[in-house]
Amino acid sequence: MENEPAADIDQLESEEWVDAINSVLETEGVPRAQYLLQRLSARVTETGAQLPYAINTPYRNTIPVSKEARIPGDLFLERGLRSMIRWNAMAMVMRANLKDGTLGGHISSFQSSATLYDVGFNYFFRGSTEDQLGDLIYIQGHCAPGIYARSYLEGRLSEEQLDKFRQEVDGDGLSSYPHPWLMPDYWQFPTVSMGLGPLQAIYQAHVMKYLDMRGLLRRGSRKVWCFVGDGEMDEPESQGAIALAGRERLDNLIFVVNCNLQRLDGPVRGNGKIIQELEGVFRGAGWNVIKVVWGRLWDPLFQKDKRGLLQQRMDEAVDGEYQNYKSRSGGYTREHFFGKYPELLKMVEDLTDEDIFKLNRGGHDPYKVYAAYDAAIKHTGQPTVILAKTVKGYGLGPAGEAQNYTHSVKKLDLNALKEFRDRFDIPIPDSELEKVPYYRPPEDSTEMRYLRARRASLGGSLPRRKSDFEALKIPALSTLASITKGTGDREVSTTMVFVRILSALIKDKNFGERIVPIVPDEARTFGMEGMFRQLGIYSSVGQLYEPTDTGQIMYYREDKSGQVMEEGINEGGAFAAWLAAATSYSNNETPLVPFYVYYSMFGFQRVGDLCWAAGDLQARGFLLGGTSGRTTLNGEGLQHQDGHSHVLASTVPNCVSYDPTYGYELAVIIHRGLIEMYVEKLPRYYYITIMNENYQQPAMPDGVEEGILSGMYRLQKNSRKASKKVVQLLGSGTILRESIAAAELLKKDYGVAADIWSVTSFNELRREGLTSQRWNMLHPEETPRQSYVESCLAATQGPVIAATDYMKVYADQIREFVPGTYCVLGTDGFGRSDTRARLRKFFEVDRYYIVVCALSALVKDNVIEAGQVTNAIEAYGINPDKPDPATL
Ligand SMILES: Cc1ncc(C[n+]2csc(CCOP(=O)(O)OP(=O)(O)O)c2C)c(N)n1
Ligand SMILES: [Mg+2]
Repeated sequence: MENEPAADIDQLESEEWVDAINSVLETEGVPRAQYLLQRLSARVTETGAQLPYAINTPYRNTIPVSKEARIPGDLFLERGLRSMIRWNAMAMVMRANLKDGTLGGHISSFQSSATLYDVGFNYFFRGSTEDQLGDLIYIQGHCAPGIYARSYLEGRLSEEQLDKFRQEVDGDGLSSYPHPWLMPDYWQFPTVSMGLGPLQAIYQAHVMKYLDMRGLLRRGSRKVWCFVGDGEMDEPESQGAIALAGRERLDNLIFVVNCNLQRLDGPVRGNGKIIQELEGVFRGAGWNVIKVVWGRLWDPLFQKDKRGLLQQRMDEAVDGEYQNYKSRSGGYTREHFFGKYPELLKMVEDLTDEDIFKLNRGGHDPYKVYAAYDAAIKHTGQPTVILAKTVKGYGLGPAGEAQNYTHSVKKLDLNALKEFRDRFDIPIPDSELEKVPYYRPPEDSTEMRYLRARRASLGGSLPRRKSDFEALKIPALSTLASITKGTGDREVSTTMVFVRILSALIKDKNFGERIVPIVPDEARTFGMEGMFRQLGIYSSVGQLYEPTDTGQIMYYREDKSGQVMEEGINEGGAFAAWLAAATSYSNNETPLVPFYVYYSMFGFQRVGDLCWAAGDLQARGFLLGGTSGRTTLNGEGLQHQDGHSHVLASTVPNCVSYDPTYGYELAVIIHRGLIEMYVEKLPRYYYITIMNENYQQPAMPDGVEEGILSGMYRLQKNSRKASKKVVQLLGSGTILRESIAAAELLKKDYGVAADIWSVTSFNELRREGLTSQRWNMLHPEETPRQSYVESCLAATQGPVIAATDYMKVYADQIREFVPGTYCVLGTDGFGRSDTRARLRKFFEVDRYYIVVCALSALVKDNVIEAGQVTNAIEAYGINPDKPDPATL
């Protein structure tokens, strides 16, 4: 195989080459050696050959011992403190599970990464000070117990709190994983859905630079640290954006990959080496890669390894074997690792089996970890990834160390507890062990003073999240008067109206600069290309070329201080950029107002887990689902035509969603969103669908604002008390216009009067309805509350017919709150490409179907005869035996 090392067929010749390069290194230095190697490689590639190990280095530490920065603290004290943190982290999981075996929790992951976090907390992670905001740290979700355990030692959390790990219902427990929604003053980033942490961290660093370049917040030496599991690196989200980090030279970003070689079920790369694989991937993406493979106990062996045989053996062994060396014994390692070559066996002949077992891995050695972090924070021009080799379940011994099942270990038996206690020198007597007590030394002990001093020198305890922020000054709705007065005869889409709203807001002197328009290569689709020139597209290097459309009004302008974030065909990345901007009020103490505009089909459906995380994060901002509606976006077909994003949006508890029809509705909703999120500071975000169908945008009628925001209001009142032939037509989005047309037909052809209701949000109507209903259930003897839907419809007559461009379940949600007969039309089934009119007929949401539906509802209510429906079906040329579109 190309990348396998070739066998050494002429050792003498090999030695000569190595001697030669040694001499260059000694006399002329590294740059000269690099030059010569480049010349040699260039020569080899001229023959058409691939160079082996083009981007990989041997399986050893990147930083040689001679270049290691020396850890300055008291290592003995630190080991003691770290041991206590290990103990308490284990104890809190175990105690929770002794109380109730169903609560869960993880021990082994943190035991593998304790040193990685500890060195960070002791020397590198800075809290906010007057000079600079704090570093941002993404913590591996299931390592949460270790972070709580440190907070306990630091005096931030009490024993009672530790004992409420994973008991969140009362509101005073510690959350299972990092969840800002549940612990808003503590956790900053939800990370436990594997892959979301690394993706978010990259865009966090990106937005941090964006803020700096735009002059909104000085970045200084602030860093984003992201801790991630080696198994987690298999998520496409984990690796998907690393090229952006390399390209954008995000030297404010440091990844620490905890390479314990295991994930949940077994080895990450039993037959290969995850560290080597990741080294290649990250280096290829332009990162500075620092491997921390071996601990310092190996250093003397490396010194003895004159011929490179030890190195060769290390390069040969695969992760499955490395796992065995830690899950079995020193004797096993002697036999199977060193034993492969007699020379290596000789090298370790003075070591006992125990000594061999103790040969430590880099990620467990504070000296090596410190040196790596120190190099990482000093590196400029590239992001850094630290690949640290560790042992999963470190310290658990036979109870789980490097065992395939270790991820799920939640309790240790008495023997294992004893071993763990002894290994980490925790002063708890045998008699107490069964209770697994927490351990914290006296407040005035040397250890505690040391711990506090370390954090004090770094700006205080972490993690810490800031909830509050300075409210923005939102302009009055009258700023959007040109929108709310309508377009007269001109036919425009709500997408175009949105672009005009955005432009008007950006012009506002007070807060326009806070707006962040974000697009994933769809600006032209939405008519937003005017912003390219007007606002500029953010690029950390500016524009190094002349765009082909120079000289045109809307040319493609990239700029160092550009305001638009154009993230390319990358919905996940664009969403992560939106998340970073939408939480900037907290993480950067600089509220931003991001508007992320995308194909609505590629939103909740595509990046739903991030949308969920946005709720947890208390993101504040707007998502705009463009080209929405199953029949409204008509020519694109099955994969594009969205008839369910609102249903998905309704699953996020604090996502407020609207499907407006008219420009003035959109203006009112966006304006209200700005007030709610940035003045009243409600922790919610907005999802609004916008469409690409052009029609006249009417002027805003008087007094409709409250109704628009509550979810429905009466647009036309046509009913007369005297007649029984009355229906209520509800419509949303573009289909509201079909309801209006249906009302005309009903009146003209069947003498039926119809009131028309614009329903801007079935989702919000249902939420309000459920709240009222729940209150009534729990307050049986009080005057029942009326839901908003009921209050709208109670005094009206006739059956209610709703039609939308979404699945029927969207409008069906309010059924319980509608008095009387309720019928729903919607676009269930796979979309397809055709004309709008034909699609609306196919999905049975056009004016004719609305009429048929209304008439059949009147039959049900015994107002008219069934024959009238048959007449309508025939008159409109509807085939009653047409197949159900939901099944096609
Ligand atoms: C998207 C997603 N899939 C699955 C899980 C369940 N899960 C939690 S931890 C874990 C294993 C993690 O392994 P690794 O990333 O190597 O972390 P380690 O515990 O070894 O440090 C899995 C599969 C999850 N949390 N998120
Ligand atoms: Mg792992």
